[in-house]
Amino acid sequence: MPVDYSVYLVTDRGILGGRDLFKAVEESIIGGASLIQLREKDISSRDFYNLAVRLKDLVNSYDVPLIINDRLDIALAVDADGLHIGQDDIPLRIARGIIGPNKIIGYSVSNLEQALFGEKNGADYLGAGPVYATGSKADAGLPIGLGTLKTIKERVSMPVVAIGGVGITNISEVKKTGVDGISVISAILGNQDIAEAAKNITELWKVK
Ligand code: TZP
Ligand code: MG
Repeated sequence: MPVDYSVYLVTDRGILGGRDLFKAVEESIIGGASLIQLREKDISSRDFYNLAVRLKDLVNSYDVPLIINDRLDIALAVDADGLHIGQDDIPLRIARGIIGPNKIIGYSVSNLEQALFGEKNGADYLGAGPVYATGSKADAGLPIGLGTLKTIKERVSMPVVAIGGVGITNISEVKKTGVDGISVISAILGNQDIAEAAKNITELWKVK
């Protein structure tokens, strides 16, 4: 089945401030999130594994795929639907060789050169950004803006999701670049009512 990249939630327990991660993810899916990435930094391997194994069951019970950030070993261990890696992670080709052809690999890019590299070296989709300034990733780098985002989408033949500072105020301009979806942390998890936030984001994405 083709993957629905439209509303791609990336987790961050930090922004939940003690609220339950599983409940937050479930509410996001109920609100309309179409894809989930488990992305947790500063966590032991054991804790990451334990989160991943539980989240996989939860997310897949809604027929939503689970992508694991950074950790190829954990993606394999829990038989996740895919892996998301960036410029400083295990090389894309190596990851593809290990994980095989049937899992999703996402690749973070900030410019056209990286995007073309990702396309050539086995990525299934690109996460392009940060499109705008973001408070959710300290080392995100300078915003690439809508122009670079549009160029990337135009020059590759694969799904591209926009990440970094995307939320209700800018979804429509992001969508105009032609990207396949938006990848968000704070626009969903930063709200008290997570289901409602996810629903609003999903509805805005669906507006033509
Ligand atoms: N990669 C680039 S920006 C970013 C990541 C993980 C953070 C996105 O978070 P937010 O809150 O949606 O800006
Ligand atoms: Mg990474």
